[in-house]
Amino acid sequence: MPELFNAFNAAEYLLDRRVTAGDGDRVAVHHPGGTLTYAELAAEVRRVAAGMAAIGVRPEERVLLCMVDDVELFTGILAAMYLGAIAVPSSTMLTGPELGTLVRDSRARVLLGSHQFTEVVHTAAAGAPDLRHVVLTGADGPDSRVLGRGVTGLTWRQLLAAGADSPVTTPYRTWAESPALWLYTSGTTGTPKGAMHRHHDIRHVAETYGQQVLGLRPDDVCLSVAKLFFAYGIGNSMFFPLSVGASAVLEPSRPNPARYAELTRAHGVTLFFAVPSFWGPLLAAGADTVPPDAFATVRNGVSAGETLPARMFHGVRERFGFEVLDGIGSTEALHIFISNIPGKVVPGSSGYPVPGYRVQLRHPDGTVIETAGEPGMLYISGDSICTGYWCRTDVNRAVFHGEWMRTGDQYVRNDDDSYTCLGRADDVLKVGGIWVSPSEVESRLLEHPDLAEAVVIGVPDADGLDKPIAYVVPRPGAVVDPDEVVAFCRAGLAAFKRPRGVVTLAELPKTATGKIQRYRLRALAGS
Ligand code: 3SK
Repeated sequence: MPELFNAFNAAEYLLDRRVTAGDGDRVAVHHPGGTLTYAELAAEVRRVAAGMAAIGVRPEERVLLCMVDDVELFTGILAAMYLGAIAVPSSTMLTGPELGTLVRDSRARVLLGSHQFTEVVHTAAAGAPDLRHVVLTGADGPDSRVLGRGVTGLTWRQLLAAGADSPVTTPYRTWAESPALWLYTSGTTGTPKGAMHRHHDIRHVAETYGQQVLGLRPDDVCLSVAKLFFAYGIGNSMFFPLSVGASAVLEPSRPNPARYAELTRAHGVTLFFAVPSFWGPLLAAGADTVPPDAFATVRNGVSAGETLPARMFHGVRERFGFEVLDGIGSTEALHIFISNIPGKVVPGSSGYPVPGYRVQLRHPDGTVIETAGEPGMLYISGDSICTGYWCRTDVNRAVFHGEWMRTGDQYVRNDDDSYTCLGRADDVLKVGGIWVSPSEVESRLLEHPDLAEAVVIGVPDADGLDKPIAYVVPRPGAVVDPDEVVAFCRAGLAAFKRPRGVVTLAELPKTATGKIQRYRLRALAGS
């Protein structure tokens, strides 16, 4: 039978298969209210699925979730997939109108929200023609006076009660090819695009990066600073641990070093997933906030989102005793496709292609670069790449080329076959005819003891020639002397790479996912 008709349901793979494999009594999830074993989690997912089915959710319909990391979001995502519907977890940092755009674009039938986001959810629900039900956690539920006509409001408890008389006992017979999960990405420029993932993609990331790079095993305990609504977070906290019978720690609050150190110690976390903008404050925190042994159980850290500066890799290893594996992934690829390997880290690089993925660097004319040291556009191929963006033909044609996907990142292959990020394709600068990587200059700036964050962009001079300008955020209490910072760069980098100006800011403009919005800095610079 052709692959198209291979029955496969990712929620069944992550849950029922584990229970059948004898993991029913193992802890699947630590959450603020306690723990859930695999058997309890599977039962809870079926309860939520029954509620969704009772209110009319059909296979392939979208269920949008704007929720904090807790049991409701975890079970809501799995329940939608169990039913053959499509889970669409959305950022919890959106405004009401921004969330409304996703509700309309996805044509979601059901919107599930945490009570903390009641106002945002109310605003988003208004004027969404395909929406039929809004469900909120907490005691009050949605205010029916503000929901549109034909939209019913329910509490989470009412959702569960709705399905009580018609239990769901088996997963919908989805195929590996069936849609399972949409993740919206806005990139650094604006309009959100829904990257569509199949049930198969979830198994692929779990069995490649999760099991072959991280070596996930049943005794692992995973804690992720990136929340479940990110591709990075859902892999870290759901796909990887559940695929092997390990456990995940869910934490609803915004990440801060003290809380995450406490959680790590309390649950004996073995894999700690974060982003550079967390590793920096973690290293800056004093021993009173983050005790030296707080991360004693961690066997590896993982970093993604942006290049991990080498000084952070060394800082974490020296202070906490574990290696952070930096890698690059994308929402479109669902998870990390180039990564450092335990015991074989090249600090400052993204590492090596993950098994199950192929990597090419290409010249602007599309020809493939074979030589190490020559920068080029990164293309990737692998079986977790999304089937495309929902209803975005023009972008799809620009980004997806047969099996290959243009990532938009400029990379170089090093002599040892590791790959180093040079920045976004359109961020790499040519200064005096020579390529300058903003991330290389940024890494140097971040070695400066007074700087907490730094970004370098090209700002045209009077002749229209790009010059690197650094935008920096000082560490608390520090005063930045621009000339001294330039001299510091000169001392550690080829002179042509030094910033020609240093601008101090209280904070850098960032997207909801924490990526720096260089275009806003360019606007600020008037370029
Ligand atoms: O930003 C990344 O590197 C990343 C990693 C894993 C999954 C998703 C993303 C965007």
